[in-house]
Amino acid sequence: RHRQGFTVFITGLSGAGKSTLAKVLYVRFMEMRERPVTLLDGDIVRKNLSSELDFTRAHRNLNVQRIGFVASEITKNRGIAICAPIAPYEESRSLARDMITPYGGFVEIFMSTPLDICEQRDRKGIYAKARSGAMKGVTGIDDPYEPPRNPEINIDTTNLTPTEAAQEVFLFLEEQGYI
Ligand code: GGZ
Repeated sequence: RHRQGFTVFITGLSGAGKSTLAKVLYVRFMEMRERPVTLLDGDIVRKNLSSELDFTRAHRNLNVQRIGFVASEITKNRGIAICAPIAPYEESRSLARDMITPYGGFVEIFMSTPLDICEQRDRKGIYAKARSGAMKGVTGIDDPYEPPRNPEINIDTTNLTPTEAAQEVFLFLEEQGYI
C-alpha cells in the first residue's frame, strides 16, 4: 500500500481538550502499525523547538510556522503528524495548511469547547492567573483567538469523552480514505 501521509492539526483554547485528544489519536495510530506517527504537542514544541519564543502575535505565528514545517516533512515522507498548538491566528494556520497540502492530507480540528468550560477545568491554572492579573496575554482572556472558519472537524468536549472525540476523528479519516 502506498497511502499518502497526513497531518492532524488540532487548534483551540488552553483546556479545550487538544492534548488529550492528540494523545488518544497517537496511541491508536501507533496501534495500526502502518506508518510512523509523530506527536507535536504545544508544550513539547515550546520546550524543544521554540524555547526562545514568547506569546506575542509574531512569536505565536513563528511557533505555528515551525510546527507546520516539521509536519510538512513528516507528511511528505508518508507519516502521520499530530499537531496540538493553540494556534490562535488564521494567518499561521492557513500557512501550515499551504505548506502541507502539496504533500498529503491536512485535517484541521477546531476544539470549540467554550471558554467558560475551559476556565472551569483550568488544568494549568493559567485562567486564574489571567483573572488575577498575575499573567498577561492569555488566549481567550486578554489575547485573541480567531476561530477557524472552515475546519474539517469541529469538536466541543463539554459533553464528550476523549474516546468519543477520537472516534469522530477516526470516522472522518476513514470516510476520506486516509486510514
Ligand atoms: C496561552 C499560554 C500562555 C499565554 C503560557 N496564552 O494549557 P497549556 O498552558 O499547557 O498550553 C498553553 C501553552 C500554549 O502554547 P502554544 O505553543 O500551544 O501556543 S501558540 O500556538 O499560541 O504558540 C499554556 C501555556 O503554553 N501558556 N503562556 N499567554 N497559553
